[in-house]
Amino acid sequence: HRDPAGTLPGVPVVDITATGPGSTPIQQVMELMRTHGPVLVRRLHGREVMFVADADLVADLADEERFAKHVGPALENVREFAADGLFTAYNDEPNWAKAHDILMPAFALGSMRTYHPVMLKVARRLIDSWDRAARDGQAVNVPDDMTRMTLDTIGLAGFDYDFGSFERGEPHPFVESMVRCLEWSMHRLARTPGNDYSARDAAFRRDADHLAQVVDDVIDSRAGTDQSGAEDLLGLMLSAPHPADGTTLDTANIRNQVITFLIAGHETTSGAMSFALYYLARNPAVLRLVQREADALWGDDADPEPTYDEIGRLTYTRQVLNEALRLWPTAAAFSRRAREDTLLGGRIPMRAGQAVTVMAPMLHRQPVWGDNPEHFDPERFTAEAEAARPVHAFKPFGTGERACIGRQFALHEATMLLAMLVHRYRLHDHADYQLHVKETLTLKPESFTLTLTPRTAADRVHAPLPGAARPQEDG
Ligand code: FDE
Repeated sequence: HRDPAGTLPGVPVVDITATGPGSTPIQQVMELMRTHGPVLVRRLHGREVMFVADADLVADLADEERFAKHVGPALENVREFAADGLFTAYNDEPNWAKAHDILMPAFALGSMRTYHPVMLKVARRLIDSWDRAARDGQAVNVPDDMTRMTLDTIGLAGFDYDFGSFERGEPHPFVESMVRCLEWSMHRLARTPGNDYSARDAAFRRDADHLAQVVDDVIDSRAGTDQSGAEDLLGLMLSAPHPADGTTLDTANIRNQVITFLIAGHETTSGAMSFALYYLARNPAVLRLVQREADALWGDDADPEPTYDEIGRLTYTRQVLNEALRLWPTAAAFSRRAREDTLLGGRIPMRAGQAVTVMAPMLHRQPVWGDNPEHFDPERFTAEAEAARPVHAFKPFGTGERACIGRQFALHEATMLLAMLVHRYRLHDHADYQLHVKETLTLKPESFTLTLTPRTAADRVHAPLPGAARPQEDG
């Protein structure tokens, strides 16, 4: 269905029908906003979508009394294979609240302690693979390896299922099908009326069936056994009764949740780590500071055993991740709809049910971020800098009741891995990589490769003091 924005006072309408959105629709809207400003209506074959990045308007959209999550056209397409899973469920679909209540405890901060050993085990798989590459002088493909790592992590931590991604030269077939399903969802938005897309739709169906098949295997390998003690996501889904009415999730919904977590839990997180490594390779002064933080914890122990509590102390590493998520929030857009007729920001009339899409990458480049928003600078995320900024200026995890449930999970996993990698390796941008952001609904730095050499005890102990190296803050 269409979300008619109509002509709104002071909101430019940009028709892109002549070119279409191409293969990088997010970056296209970013460009349009650079020309037309942070609120605009994009028209494609008569279909209109309003995009917003203005900080005050996004803050207003966070008002849960007047606005709610909207399952926009992109998520409607994802619904074709994730149905009423948490990410794509409608707000009033009973399975949303039910699954949310049952699964919340599994994502509370304290639960990360349970996942920590599994995350560490998978981080070690990545390190073994990077050690081999370093020894052989081979480059590593960063986004591919990050995706191996996050898929294995969510598989093992969530469902006790091992994708064994590091034993494969090519991505796991599940990943290939999933990426094609996401691409289908994205390209379906750009369709020209009158063309025949039946072959693409049939290929999509095959991929969606493959996803369902893998997930049924995951579930079958567990369903027969006693789940009462199981603390992972699948254990909860198979056994935990809803706190209010005592019922458990039905089988079809469990399948949708597993697909949802496998998708949501790994593409976004792997992209975030890939961008962070890209910026570290480009910013030696910042890299030295993250290394110092890791060195302060683990000294010249070449094979440290990071504890759960240590990860919480990696504050600068966390700042680096936040700053990477500011410039390239890997789930770049989310949509909101008006619950009632209202004035957005006191000036843009919206009718009940009408929707707008928040463009996080441009929100994260608004004037509240200073006058050099393209500059990578983790100092933007010190506690003081954060306290001085409006709370809704940073939205890489969405907003409100439907915000990301996996946030702590992703941050724990990514912070630990980044710290372990910078502690262990010198990173070399051997190919003088030029950033090329690939879009498959999520974002990643396409074909970003690094070569590695092991750091020595001398590197770790005698790392230069920060002082002069500490990057200057903007504005
Ligand atoms: C969610 C999410 C969001 C929201 C969307 C809307 O609003 O539409 C966002 C923005 C996000 N998410 C983001 C992100 C980033 C990263 C790195 C992540 N994310 C990660 C993760 C992991 C996991 C496991 C996840 N994630 C999950 C998820 C889910 C389930 C969801 C849905 C929720 C509800 O309830 O709705 C999300 N996530 Fe995320």
